[in-house]
Amino acid sequence: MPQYRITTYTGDLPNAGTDANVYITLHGDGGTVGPSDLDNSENNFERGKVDHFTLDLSDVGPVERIHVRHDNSGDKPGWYLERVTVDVDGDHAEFPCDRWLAKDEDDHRTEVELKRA
Ligand SMILES: [Ca+2]
Ligand SMILES: [Ca+2]
Repeated sequence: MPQYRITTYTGDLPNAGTDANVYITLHGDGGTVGPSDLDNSENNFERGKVDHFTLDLSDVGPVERIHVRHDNSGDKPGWYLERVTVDVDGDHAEFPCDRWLAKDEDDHRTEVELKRA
């Protein structure tokens, strides 16, 4: 089972951080895995912060698309996600986002699908 190293970059904007629960789904040529909870022992997804997660998941091949969502829980749950990176077996993939996942910003959705850059 490959080990995926997932990194999230939260924007440095007012209220950009969130305490909501965040889930990621990975899509590759070999299939789809997830949604997986992005959680570690820290207070993640705070303004201007970079967070690292390590997940052992089934192999989907090089990751071409990802789906990210949160459950809109907590105070001011809107989240400004700059980008996500996924590293697995020497493959490094970048997923630019640069938008809000928020009920009161952009398209008012708390999920987004991102294509590999
Ligand atoms: Ca927020
Ligand atoms: Ca947080």
